Amino acid sequence: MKNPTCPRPGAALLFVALVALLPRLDAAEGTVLARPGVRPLAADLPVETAVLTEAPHVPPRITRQHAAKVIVNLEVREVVKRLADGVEYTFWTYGGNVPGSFIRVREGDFVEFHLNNHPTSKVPHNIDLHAVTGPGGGAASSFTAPGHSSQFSFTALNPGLYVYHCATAPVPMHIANGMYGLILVDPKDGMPPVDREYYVMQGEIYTAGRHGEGGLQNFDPMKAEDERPPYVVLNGSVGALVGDMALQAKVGETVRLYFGVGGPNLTSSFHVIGEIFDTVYVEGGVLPAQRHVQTTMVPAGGSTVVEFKVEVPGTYILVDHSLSRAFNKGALGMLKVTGAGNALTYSGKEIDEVYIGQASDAGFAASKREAELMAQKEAAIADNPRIAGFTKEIQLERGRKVFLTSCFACHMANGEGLPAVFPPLAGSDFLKADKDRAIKSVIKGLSGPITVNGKPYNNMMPPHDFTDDQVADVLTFAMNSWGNDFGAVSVSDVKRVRAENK
Ligand code: HEC
Ligand SMILES: [Cu+2]
Repeated sequence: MKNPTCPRPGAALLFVALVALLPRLDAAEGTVLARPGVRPLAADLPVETAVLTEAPHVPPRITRQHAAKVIVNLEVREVVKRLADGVEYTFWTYGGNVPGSFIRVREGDFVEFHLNNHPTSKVPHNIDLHAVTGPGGGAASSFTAPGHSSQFSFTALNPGLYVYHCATAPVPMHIANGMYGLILVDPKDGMPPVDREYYVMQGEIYTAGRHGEGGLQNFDPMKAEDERPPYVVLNGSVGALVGDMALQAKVGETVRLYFGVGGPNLTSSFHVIGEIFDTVYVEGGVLPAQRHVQTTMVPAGGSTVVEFKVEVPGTYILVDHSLSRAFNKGALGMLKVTGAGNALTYSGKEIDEVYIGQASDAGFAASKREAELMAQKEAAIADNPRIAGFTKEIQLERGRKVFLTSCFACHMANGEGLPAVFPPLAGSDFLKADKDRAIKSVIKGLSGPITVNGKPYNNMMPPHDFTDDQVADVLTFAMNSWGNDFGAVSVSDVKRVRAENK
């Protein structure tokens, strides 16, 4: 037993001897460990168990000045979890969450890795850690059937921030189901201290249903092959870093983000709206290689470390700057900074930031309200079947979400449009006059000269690839917002108009 915390008699003596040995060991390991075929002196190393954390948390900084034998226990579990409001998915996880548990070791550490596949799992899994030097990054040695446990060991030869992922066939499916995470191999001298460290990962989810389609969704292999994900998310689900779950910091602090892309397919154009990365450790290496960066590219199966000092309070939005992914598919998170303002650094409004922040906040509030109403509805059904009132309110909240992702950019959040360019929906006589025409406009698009409230418009609205529910919800929302009281659109209305316009 070489664990220095071991209380047995003689352990203290052993510990002293060990510590005396350590500087030499440490000095030697750069050459000894890097030479192939030479075993690390694992038997002589103090033993510790790795602290694993769930995103967005990062294990504490490693302060020891010597190598250790680090035991990692990672459990694979297949779990049904929330993907978006009203949408569930069977995630395959390392540790119960997406992304998988964050693992932190130190350069030169000897890592004894245990992969445990929970007995309730349906399929075997393994792990390929990009931090491993060896065939498959550990994949072949860690192939583990449900209810089994595998062990393999490696020395963390190279410092840096590395992705790990499942490499069991079909690999893209295992990754798309959530089997990815990050392992940080701290350089020997450690990463410079900062005030806050967070863990964020991007990945795609290929659901059989379209974005927003409710219920338990299955994986769609064709969409994965075509790289057409209905969801692109940060930390495993839509809204995982939004509202109450936003990252936090205080004015004057330096924030470090360990950001990775599990993929399986898309490269992220990682950007924080309203911030500039003071330092980027490009591609997850250990050199602070670039300064003053707006957007950094992170490949699938790659990572980056970014640091920035927050100077001004407010909400900063983390996005994949391929922005349809952020605003239509879910790749959006928030960092909330509190503290005193600094008018010299920033005063007045920067339109984009406030606009987007409000829309996301409002969307999140709508999701929460919808969930609340759903709960109330369930409760009401339990002792009273009169639910008509709730049904409409729920439809309105759903419609609000669709509006905030797909319509507000042109028709504006207040429904007033833009003079001579985008017609108003608020108080629109055109919308009020003909429900079927409105349905057709959303489905098929609308172009050519029209008159709304006596004013001419001659522009183009693109068609929307929506489900029947989404069309009904968004139009019902528009017909009952901003003072409108134009009735409602039902799913059967939408079906009928679709059939008539085949
Ligand atoms: C890219 C900009 C754009 C987006 C996005 C957009 N629209 Fe439009 N919309 C227009 C334009 C432009 C017109 C007028 C077309 C014309 O001149 O013939 C219009 C017309 C309309 C009309 C009929 C005119 C009126 O004011 O009553 C309705 C209803 C409507 N849109 C609803 C929606 C809904 C609902 C959404 C979201 C699902 C949406 N639009 C998304 C640009 C857009
Ligand atoms: Cu797997």
